Amino acid sequence: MIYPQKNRFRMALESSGKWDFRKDTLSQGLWKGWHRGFKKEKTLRVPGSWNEQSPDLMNYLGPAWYQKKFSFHSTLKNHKFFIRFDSVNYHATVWLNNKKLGSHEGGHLPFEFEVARYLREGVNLLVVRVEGLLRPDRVPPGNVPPDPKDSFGNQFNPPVVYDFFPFCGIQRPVWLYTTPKESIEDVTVTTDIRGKSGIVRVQARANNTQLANIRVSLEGFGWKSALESSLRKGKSSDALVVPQARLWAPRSPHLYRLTVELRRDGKTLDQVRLPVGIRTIAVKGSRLLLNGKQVFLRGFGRHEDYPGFGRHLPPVVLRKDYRNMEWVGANSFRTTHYPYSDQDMDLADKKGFLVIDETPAVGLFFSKAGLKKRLALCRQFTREMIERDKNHPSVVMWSLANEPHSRKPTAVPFFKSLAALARSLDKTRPVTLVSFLGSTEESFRFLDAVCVNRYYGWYSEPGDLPKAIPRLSRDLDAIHRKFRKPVLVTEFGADAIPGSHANPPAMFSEEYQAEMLERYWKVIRDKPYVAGAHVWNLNDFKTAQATHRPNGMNYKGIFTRNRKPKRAAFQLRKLWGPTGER
Ligand code: BDP
Repeated sequence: MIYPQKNRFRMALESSGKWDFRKDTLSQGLWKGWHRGFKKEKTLRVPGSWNEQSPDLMNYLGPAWYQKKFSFHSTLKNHKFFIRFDSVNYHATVWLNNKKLGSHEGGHLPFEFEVARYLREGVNLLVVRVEGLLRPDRVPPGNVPPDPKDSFGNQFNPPVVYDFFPFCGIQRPVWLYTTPKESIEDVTVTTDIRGKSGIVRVQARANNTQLANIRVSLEGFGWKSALESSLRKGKSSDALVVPQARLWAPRSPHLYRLTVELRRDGKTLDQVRLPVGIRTIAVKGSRLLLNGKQVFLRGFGRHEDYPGFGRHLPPVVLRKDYRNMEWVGANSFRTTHYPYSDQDMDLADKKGFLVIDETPAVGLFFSKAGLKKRLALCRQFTREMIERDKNHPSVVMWSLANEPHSRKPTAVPFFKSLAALARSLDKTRPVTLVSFLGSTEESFRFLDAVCVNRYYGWYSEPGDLPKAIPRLSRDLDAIHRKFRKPVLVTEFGADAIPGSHANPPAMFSEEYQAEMLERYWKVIRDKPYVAGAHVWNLNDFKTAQATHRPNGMNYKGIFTRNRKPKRAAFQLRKLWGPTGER
């Protein structure tokens, strides 16, 4: 699926702004025919979750209905029309002019429908039914029956089994876009390095191409014509060779612009462009190699979370987050705990961030009930994520899950299935998952890197860094001894309530958070097999309500929810930033 583009052959309209909204508390909309249009209760903004837009919606998880009228006049003949949703959480059903287009399960990943036959000249009505009810057979799961052996179950209201608010709604842009009837449907780019040359392999898929050719060209240096080549339907082009290639890397994220054209009889029928970063990523022994050189991932776990918008980062805030990450001196993040917006991934490419791209599989459990469905959903999401993000040079690893409760033997075949799927879709990137278990996470045997979250000095050894820090050190060594693979500490951190201070440093103070991060960092950088570390979290973020979450907030951000720096931000900048380690 190619992101909507505007050019001579393609048109794209985004439908941000006001949408009609109505709660459907009794779930009567379907039989009352709201898909034909309904009387609105209020007007909400799209994109953005509904929860923080009105007090009565905060804890409401659906069902609810959105509708939008739009006028359409087109002189375009021989075009296909699509309506695309970048993300609707969690389950969406869509109608256009009273015709059902289809449904999609799962937030954070795009879906689209071809709509030419249903579009009308003049006024059109787009209706979406959304619900985000928490159920054990969903991914992520909710309303999970407590498991006394696993200290697992619902501690939150709403009853999630993960530590962030279950925001609902149309959370990312909605598009009406066109392609020509005969069009490029998909492009896959992989890159390699031979000596000083870059190799760019392009595979393209187009429909109705029996008599057509696809040609590709790479701009940005003076060899364009020499690089043009044809490829037949679905087959690889001859690899493009870029002499003296400028490689993509964190401090020099050079992007070449690739143009792909569908041609027939000397005429161009369709064109798409995408940025290409020439780089390689590989695991060798216990090291992670970017462009053949050892690399260390230094950064954050994050959340798409902002006051009022819920699970949506408005463009200004997204850019601010990148500036803050750069200011601190980070070069990496993980898309905790779901794939981030296309705009976020584009910025990571441009600004040179190394991304661990993670599916929405957080809080997975492996009891029999609902397991088949959860596996099917995880496979769907793994596929959708890789298909969406495969061309981003910033993505250097796929993460299949965060903190699965994988002590049950059924976890191993579950992750074997997902790892095989990921590897069949992308042979170029390492595949991992993120665990709280460490040495007992059996799936690390067949995964490429070992990612662990560690909270010594917080959930264990509370307030006692002299005990916590040696334990961290011993634990990391034991994990590495067992798996002999690169180890990444994908989460570590402490809550700090903004403005709370203590001498000597104590839990929840800004001083304790800053000291803990610094002490962890010293241990981590001392271990040659540790290939990366991500502080939890870049910003404070909203959670469901729980005894251990004052104000329904997780305060482990080094910036507040409004993006103000805490003491730890300055501390990390000293360790990572312009004057510190690079
Ligand atoms: C980790 C989870 C993360 C939580 C964090 C915490 O992966 O989602 O927010 O703990 O408790 O276990 O702060």
